[in-house]
Amino acid sequence: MTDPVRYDREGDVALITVANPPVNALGHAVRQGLVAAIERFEADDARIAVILGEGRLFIGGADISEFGKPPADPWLPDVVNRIEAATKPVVAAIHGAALGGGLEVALGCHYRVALPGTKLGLPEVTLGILPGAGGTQRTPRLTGLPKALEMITSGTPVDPKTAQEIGLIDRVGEGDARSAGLAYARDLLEQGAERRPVGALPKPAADADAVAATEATLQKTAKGLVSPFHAMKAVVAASEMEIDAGLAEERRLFNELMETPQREGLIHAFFLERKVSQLPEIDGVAPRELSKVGVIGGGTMGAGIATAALLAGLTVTLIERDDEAAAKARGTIEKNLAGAVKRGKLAEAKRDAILSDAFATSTDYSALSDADLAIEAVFESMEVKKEVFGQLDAVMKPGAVLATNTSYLDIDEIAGSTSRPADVIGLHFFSPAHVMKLLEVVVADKTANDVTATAFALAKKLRKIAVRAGVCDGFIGNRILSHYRGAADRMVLEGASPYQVDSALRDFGFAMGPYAVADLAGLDIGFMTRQRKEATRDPRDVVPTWADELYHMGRLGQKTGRGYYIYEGGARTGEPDPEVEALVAQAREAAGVIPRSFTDGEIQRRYMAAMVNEGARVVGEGIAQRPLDVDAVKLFGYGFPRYRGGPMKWADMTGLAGLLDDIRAWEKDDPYFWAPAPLLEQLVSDNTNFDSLNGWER
Ligand code: 3H9
Repeated sequence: MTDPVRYDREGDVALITVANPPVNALGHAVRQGLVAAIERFEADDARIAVILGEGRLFIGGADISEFGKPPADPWLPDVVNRIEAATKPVVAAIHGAALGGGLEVALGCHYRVALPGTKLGLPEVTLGILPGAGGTQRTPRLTGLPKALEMITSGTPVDPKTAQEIGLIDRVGEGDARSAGLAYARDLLEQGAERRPVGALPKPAADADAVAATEATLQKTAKGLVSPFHAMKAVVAASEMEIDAGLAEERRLFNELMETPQREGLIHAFFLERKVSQLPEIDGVAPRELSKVGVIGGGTMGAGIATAALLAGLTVTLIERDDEAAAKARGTIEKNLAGAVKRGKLAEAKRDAILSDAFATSTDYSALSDADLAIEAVFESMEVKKEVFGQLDAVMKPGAVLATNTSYLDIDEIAGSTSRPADVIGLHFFSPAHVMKLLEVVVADKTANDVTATAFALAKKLRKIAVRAGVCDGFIGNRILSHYRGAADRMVLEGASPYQVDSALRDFGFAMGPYAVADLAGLDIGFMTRQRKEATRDPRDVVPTWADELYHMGRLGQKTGRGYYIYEGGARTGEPDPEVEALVAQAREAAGVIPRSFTDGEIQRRYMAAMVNEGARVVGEGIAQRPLDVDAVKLFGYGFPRYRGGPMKWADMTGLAGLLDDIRAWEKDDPYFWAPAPLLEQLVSDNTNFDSLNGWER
């Protein structure tokens, strides 16, 4: 292994280079190397040192994969203190990114120069921790309390210009990190500049208003999270204590956070977000060319997909059946893009260019003859889909990818109806497609690996999280959803009110409960799904007859002002409705059920157990390749609380054996619904967990 920290000389200047690809994380060897380099610098005749990073960035932070393992000396806080205590001046020359511990190393230096385009931030709260190597004490000494509170409790990075304005860095440099660092070091030598330890600066002024404002913001933005509130306390400590006591308080709060399940969940989410696109079948496989996209169908979904593609810089031709429908689709896309302009995501001039140069509609499939990829988003009927794929098969060039956005139809059957099944794949977007992060990539039996690779490349361009799924009704996400919705309906039938179910699940961390979600999606969706499944439904299954009744009453949810809830005057959150309770009571009576009460904890446990049990089946059957794929689908498409890591991670943290015991107990009353998944039984009998199947190398 090459040395992760190099020491070189350039005249009077010592260059200390961190070279630990891919992100120069501050693992054990780097920490040791930094201390050794500072000692060497003190011992030789260099007059000033520059710390810089090799490769794309300065330093991406502490090595997150070491968290949870026994700590190894020297600790990062000691390394930063050691840099600060160096007997001669030390400069940080920052490019690309200085994040977390990376910025803390820079704050340990006496001077800081950053290149334009660099991200400077303390994102620890997004990992469930806080800056633990002096960041909460040194940052406010440079920026004052309000700015430090903002940066540290939100985790949002700043650019070099802002960083200079707020006092976080001294200079915005030019060229590369080495030349910018050398230039600054030489200027400092010329000026006779001395060491300037941030820790020796006076403590920042207390600011009760800024603290109250931060707390009020966090109550809204960080509900349920522990780390931003702890981070706030640590920053406030900087204004109350001298540096050593402040650092000790930071450490105390940091250690508390290291012990929380939120930290474990958030770090799991961080790693799975990267791992989810790493699949053996596409490893080293080049994706096909991808610049011209066709979208068939300009309804909400098709227009959303077209918008996402346009925002990613792709050229889009949208096919509709007539001019009127095409004009309507264009209108929807214009509206979507206007939203992006309003949110500051898109410049007006760029929007105009997209609409005039990159987007076209047509009623003729031959307009797709030179498209690299076509995605159909037409009515969910096998007959209609086959008709569309017949047209695509006839006009598209050889090697083009033919994709369907179906949410449950058999993609093998669709592929089999074309002359090129290897080019066919499922791209299951979630509505609104230009907003939602998740893309299920449904790989059919005959899909070629480079088509799968192209789908993942598309997701990257669209800045979406792609998850590989196999073919089955509902793929990963909707299949598991229908199961835990089933658990919720069973609890309602047995005595829980839909409102209690929603509220218990909000308390668990979901943004909305299942019945509020149903109202948002429209109760017609659930009704149609039940109709579709009726022919194959097992007689032991529970049908929420009250939901069918709501549908027949025209109470379709938010769009009609009434569903499970009443939405007065277009409100987006509704009020509970006694009529719904009455309908449910009738359904209980008809089914001969004597209602009982549920605790919120019981509701959460059953709902989660159903999710995990079906998740285990989905993994066991190979529909999802790894538990982390299930976690990713639920996190990025179904509002699962990120700080819990995903359902399979939650199950591991909760304990699989206890979960299986509960499922077996419930199985006695309802053997059909609560049959344990074979994979869950296997893992419990092997005394292992879902994470063991994720194939992490860390
Ligand atoms: C911290 O610093 C705590 C301290 O305050 C106190 C300590 C006492 N560690 O994202 P990419 C891996 S907490 C280990 O695709 P990009 C990543 O998993 C840390 N591994 O690259 C991936 O691996 P693989 C605070 C890490 O160019 C590979 O590197 N810092 C770390 O798109 C490439 O990553 C943060 O929260 C890490 N710190 O983006 C910053 N970072 O190839 C976290 C990355 O096997 N990192 N990896 O899948 C980032 O935000 C981005 O990685 C970064 C580069 C912007 C740096």
